[in-house]
Amino acid sequence: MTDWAGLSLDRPRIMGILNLTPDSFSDGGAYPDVVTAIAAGRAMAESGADIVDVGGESTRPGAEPVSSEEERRRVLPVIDALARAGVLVSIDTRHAATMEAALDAGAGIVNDVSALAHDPAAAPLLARRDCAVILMHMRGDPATMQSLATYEDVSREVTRELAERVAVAEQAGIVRTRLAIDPGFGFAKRSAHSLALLRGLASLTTLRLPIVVGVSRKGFIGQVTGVADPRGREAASLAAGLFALSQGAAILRVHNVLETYHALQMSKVLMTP
Ligand code: HH2
Repeated sequence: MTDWAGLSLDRPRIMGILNLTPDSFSDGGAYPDVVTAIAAGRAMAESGADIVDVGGESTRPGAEPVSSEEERRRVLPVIDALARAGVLVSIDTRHAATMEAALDAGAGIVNDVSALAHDPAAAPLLARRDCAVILMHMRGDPATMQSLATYEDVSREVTRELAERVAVAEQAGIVRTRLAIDPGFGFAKRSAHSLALLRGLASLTTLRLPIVVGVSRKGFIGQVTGVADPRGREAASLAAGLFALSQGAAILRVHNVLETYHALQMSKVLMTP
């Protein structure tokens, strides 16, 4: 596996989640001011996060959309401080104006849950900039996506639909070596779809791009374990994440960086005689 976003992908990488939102499904309001948020991002990097994914808009089913202005107000001071401290930052946004401002503030990765479908200005912008780009699978938008969760073979359909988004990105002028893909657990997927997608994750390796996986605390994990509080889903999230790595994932997007880092240390020692 080659480098992506300046990271060698010869070992699994951790992306820590820093949601600067009042309404995210598991950590909404956790970082109420800029100072707390910057400290949390730095702590994630010190605990083993290779990337800190900063988001200013919740995309949970039915979440209120946020304007790009408000989103930028939430994320920019934090991105600027983390980038200055040498942290590799990704910006989790669907808005081209936020992408551009975040890249100017020092972000190295754009993580778009709409795979560049939401904002027509996103693809041409990213063609001009030299950043890495994560294309995540979703259908519709957070308001409509759960009504579009019908699949005959979820792994095959998600792989095909992601291949289409990769083609759109390449046609716009974003070179393939900058791209990573993500099957979008919980986005236009019911729990059974997310489980089938995780079991069949290896199907995505046919696209020969780094695979990002975000299963941390998601609803399907609550469904399996019967744990309603997302913060109580850590152990099962870790099990799902390690399974994803065994099926070809390169990067885990997680809330709990330190325990993920410890699990990867343990796996590495066991797998390297
Ligand atoms: N999941 C969420 C948001 N962004 N990006 C990628 N690449 N993959 C994901 O699975 C993914 C994502 C949703 O989780 P979270 O950020 O924890 O919650 P919310 O959308 O409520 O802020």
